[in-house]
Amino acid sequence: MTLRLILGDQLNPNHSWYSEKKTDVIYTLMEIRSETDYVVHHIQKVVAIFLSMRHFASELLHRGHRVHYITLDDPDNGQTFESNLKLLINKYSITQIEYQEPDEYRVDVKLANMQKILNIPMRMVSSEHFLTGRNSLNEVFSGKKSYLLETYYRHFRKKLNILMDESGRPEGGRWNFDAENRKPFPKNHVPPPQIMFDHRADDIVDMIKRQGVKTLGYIPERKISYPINRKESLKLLDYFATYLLENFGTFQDAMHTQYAIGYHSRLSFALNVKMISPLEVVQRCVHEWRQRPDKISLAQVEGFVRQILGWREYMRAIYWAKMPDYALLNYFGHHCSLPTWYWTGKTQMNCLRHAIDQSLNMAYAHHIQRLMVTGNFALLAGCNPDEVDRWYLGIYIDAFEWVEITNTRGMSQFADGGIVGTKPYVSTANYINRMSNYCQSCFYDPKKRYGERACPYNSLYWHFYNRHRPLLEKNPRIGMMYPTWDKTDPDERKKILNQAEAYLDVINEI
Ligand code: FAD
Ligand code: DLZ
Ligand code: SF4
Repeated sequence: MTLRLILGDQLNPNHSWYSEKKTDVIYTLMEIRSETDYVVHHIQKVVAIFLSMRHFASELLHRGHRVHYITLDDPDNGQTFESNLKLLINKYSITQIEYQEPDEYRVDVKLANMQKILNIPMRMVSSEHFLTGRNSLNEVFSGKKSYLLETYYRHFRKKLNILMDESGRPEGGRWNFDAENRKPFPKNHVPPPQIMFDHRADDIVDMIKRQGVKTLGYIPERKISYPINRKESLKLLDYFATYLLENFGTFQDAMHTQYAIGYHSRLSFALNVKMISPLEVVQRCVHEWRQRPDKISLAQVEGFVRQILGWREYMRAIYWAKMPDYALLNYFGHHCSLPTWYWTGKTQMNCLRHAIDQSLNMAYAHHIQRLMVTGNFALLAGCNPDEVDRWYLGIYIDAFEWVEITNTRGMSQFADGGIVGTKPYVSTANYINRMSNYCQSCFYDPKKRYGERACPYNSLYWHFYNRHRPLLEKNPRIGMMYPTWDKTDPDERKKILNQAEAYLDVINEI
């Protein structure tokens, strides 16, 4: 008898495991405290994962497979993979266990060590999801010290023949269309509505509360608006390709108080729990572009493919090449606590209030909100990357460590000293003001660096550069920052730094 363990983010119904019905194979999925409690998750994330797991189990049963599903409140639930596997080994006289490669280092190590503990053969197979292997950083950069996303992306565009012409050149003769993308919404621009699914989840919410699982955020009307199965994931993809792709790149970085999601796909949850594959997402979008080149420009589709085939795979490659040490990196030695309003949204800074409120209500914020609003502030304020990581790993519906930590500790906090990014992503109010309408209704003044109601980003920005001069001065991408600062009138500099110190002193109240 073989027991096959399916983790909560391995809900791929097209996995080759399921191509044959076998009476000597039992599949198991388990809702367990070791997974609900390793970080405080958003309530919607736990509910969406349980709903999707339950749906997946009933689909497997329906397809004629044998399934043992353990709910969180099952009296026999030992609440860890190990204790439940022990129970199932005895119950079904199991002689071997199989599992798909876990995406998280913690779980990977745990399962790799379990064979000895359980004294039973255990075999790991591919999850058949990603376009590249765990070892792909080495494949592309063998012997090199720096790992440019662009090099990685081009390598796999060529290798997988995506958006390449017949003579092996990138379609349109260019690899990168960023210059044409990334505009703010014009005045009165209204993006199309988003598809919101409607999964009422009273039973699961009650169970989670009864069992005392600590969660964060809210679940308005106890509903999940994300896809919870493959059919819905495909519907979301189809909607994105039909209505949103045509403006994806152009407004990728735009932020707005009313149109929070803009032209983003909201596919990250479906992708990360593997209900759909990156290849089909990419192929669907490339197909849509080929069908309607008059409506969808290459810049839009290239911008999107870059996120999936580039960033998503690249982050995973960095994760497997650099863990476990990566989780300890703190290049700037930052140690302050995250402001308390990261858990309430109660700040007078309009950009942060919006991004945080939205995250608490929807378990979602788009990339630029994460990078240039919440991440930018945490870095400028000198917050401890451990805390920043825990916040991002908890709050987003799509947060799994392999893609969260590389984005947070790496891209956003530069705590890896430049493995992922070539310079820290920090900005003054200038950038936020250009890309959003947040500043228009803010208590603070985006133009002021000090004095009454001066935007905190402005002084904290210079405080950041000033305090980290020894680490950043030689970075070629930072270029003119320090000469500009040095040319600023000394009195002006003092006022800016004093303003930043004053804000840091009362950070929970600004
Ligand atoms: P879209 O904008 O529609 O993009 C399409 C897809 O591209 C996404 O679904 C995602 O799969 C992929 N993608 C885009 N950008 C990235 C990226 N930088 N890294 C990896 N994949 C990317 N993404 C996660 O999936 N999980 C996380 O825990 C996560 N944490 C983040 C933390 C920080 C600080 C930052 C700056 C980014 C983080 N991201 C994370 C990346 C990105 O913000 C999300 O993938 C994206 O916002 C999800 O929304 P969407 O599906 O609408 O994306
Ligand atoms: C995130 C999560 C949560 C909240 N709960 C469960 C669970 O109860 N059972 C489970 O199998 N998986 C869960 N997950 C997803 C796992 O944390 C994820 O599969 C691992 O981190 C590997 O990526
Ligand atoms: Fe954010 Fe500053 Fe703009 Fe207010 S003024 S919204 S705090 S950037």
